[in-house]
Amino acid sequence: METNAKPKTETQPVRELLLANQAIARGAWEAGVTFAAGYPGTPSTEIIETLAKRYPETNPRWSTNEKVAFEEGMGAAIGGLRVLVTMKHVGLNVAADAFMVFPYSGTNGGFVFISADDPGMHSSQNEQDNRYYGRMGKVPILEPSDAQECRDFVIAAFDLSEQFSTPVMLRTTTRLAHHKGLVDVGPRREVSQREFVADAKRFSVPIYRKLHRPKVEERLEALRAYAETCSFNRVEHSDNAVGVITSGISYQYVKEVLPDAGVLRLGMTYPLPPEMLRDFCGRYQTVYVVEEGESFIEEYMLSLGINNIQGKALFGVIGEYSPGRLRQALNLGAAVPQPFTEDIMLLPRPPMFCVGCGHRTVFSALRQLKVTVAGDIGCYTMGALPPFEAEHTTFCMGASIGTAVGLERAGHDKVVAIIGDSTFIHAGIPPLIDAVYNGSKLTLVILDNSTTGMTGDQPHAATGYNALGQETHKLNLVAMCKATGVENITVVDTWQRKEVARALRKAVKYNGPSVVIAQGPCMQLPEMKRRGIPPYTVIEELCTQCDACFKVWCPAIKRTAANFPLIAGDECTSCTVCAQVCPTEAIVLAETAVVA
Ligand SMILES: Cc1ncc(C[n+]2csc(CCOP(=O)(O)OP(=O)(O)O)c2C)c(N)n1
Repeated sequence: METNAKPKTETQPVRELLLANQAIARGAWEAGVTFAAGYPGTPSTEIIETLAKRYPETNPRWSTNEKVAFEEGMGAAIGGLRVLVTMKHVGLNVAADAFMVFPYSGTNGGFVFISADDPGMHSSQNEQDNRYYGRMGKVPILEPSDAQECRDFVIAAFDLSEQFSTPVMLRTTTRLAHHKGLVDVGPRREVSQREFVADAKRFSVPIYRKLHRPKVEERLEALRAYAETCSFNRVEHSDNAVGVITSGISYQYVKEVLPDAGVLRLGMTYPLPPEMLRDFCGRYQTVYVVEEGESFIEEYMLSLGINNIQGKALFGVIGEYSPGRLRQALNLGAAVPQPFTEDIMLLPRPPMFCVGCGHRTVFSALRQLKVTVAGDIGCYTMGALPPFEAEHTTFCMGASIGTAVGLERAGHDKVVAIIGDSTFIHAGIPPLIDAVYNGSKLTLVILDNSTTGMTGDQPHAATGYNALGQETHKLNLVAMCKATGVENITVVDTWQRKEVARALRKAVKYNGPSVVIAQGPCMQLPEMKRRGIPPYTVIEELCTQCDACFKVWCPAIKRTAANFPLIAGDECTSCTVCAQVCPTEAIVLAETAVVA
């Protein structure tokens, strides 16, 4: 695909082995992006991380949430820059308010946003096919099928965006985003900033948006015509009686399972090209529609009156596709053998807090308090699982506080909401304001581990660092909570189990809204790993085998054949919690473990 921007320097083509998310970042850099914003979320996170590590001239940032990222991107694009905005699928729910209105004014500089969907819910609270969002917002959707196309489509998406003045959605899925491939890369283009022309009728005053409503439809029609001939959509005809219409990563599965079939690979899945679809279907006796997610392409084809197709009834809407699944659905014999057999399978590993995780003490205490706990999205969701079972609801980011308020109204006497620091900043502040404003007496626990742990430790506004690792203003969580009107705020060291339990007990008894901030950095942070504190060890002569330390549920504590606890020195993070629970002081720092 050609771009209208000029290469800055002529260099030999270079090939790199890249994760598809890195290829997207590379494409954005090559396309001349000068502003990028996102909020972490699997499977999109590596895009901003790569921009920050390798391409800082794209000015990447972690925004406080996806709506803010989208709005910052809108401003930068209206101001004439090329902009990339990234998020996981549910992030678009958060950004939807801005997203749904932007197509009316249209963009000035190229605006491309990534919707990284997660079929199979590898790391998400739901399955959601965001192509429906693209259709609802009436913006073009591109779906690359490999790492090379991730880079190529991003570059081409900027031209498309500028050509039609429209935001462009680039939809990826987990399997695509996290595969690696060889990618031909090129130099960065020099793209001059477009002029911003103040135009209240276009960018402001909602009443004038009516004037733009027909333009959205006109643009859509023009895009539909474009879809018929654009190079995103590719026909690979064959003499076979079977033809397949597919998109995204499913294209790879189709090529593997039905190598002789004719294929229409739709790289642009909205708007769809009616004539191309009709023409393709006219050439094959049997046509399969293989699309991961919902029945998006198939539904459109049925609406065109193309009925001789087989799709979702055969392949299903739930979960990820795979070559094996296609084989099975098509009765093509056994699935391709797996690279491992039963007897060398890994041991089952139930989800558990990491060794030394500071969330552990909080859930131990909550379990004992026997209160109703409305949870949130983050590593702490594991507090709902055995052995703690001390989190009773989890829905979406920020929902803990609103749900707690509702549970309180439904008669639960004292309700605790529990939320991580990143999630609190993302979506917890308005509901806390609301809780206080409307007279709730909930206790809010903020698990302040100085990072966005669940998605791999990205900084946020209360860490004092930005995406580039530069020092910046550090949001004061205590002051933030105070400003909402909460008067009872306690800050505790999360590894001091008795202090944590005491603070929670008191907060729950308090006759009014209260906040407990359990502080202690995530043990996965490089600075925590570099602390150089020796591990803890067990002096068997002092151990009475009371098993108290096992009830910390730390994965570093194993059992010896003689039934003594054994702390794996290479795993222990010296969090001290097991030593705190040992009644005979048999657990000590390794260097002091000398027995008289
Ligand atoms: C709207 C939305 N955006 C992003 C995510 C991905 N995500 C899941 S949990 C989480 C934040 C985790 O950080 P924090 O709340 O600080 O808790 P921690 O994991 O550090 O304990 C994120 C970004 C999501 N689930 N939903």
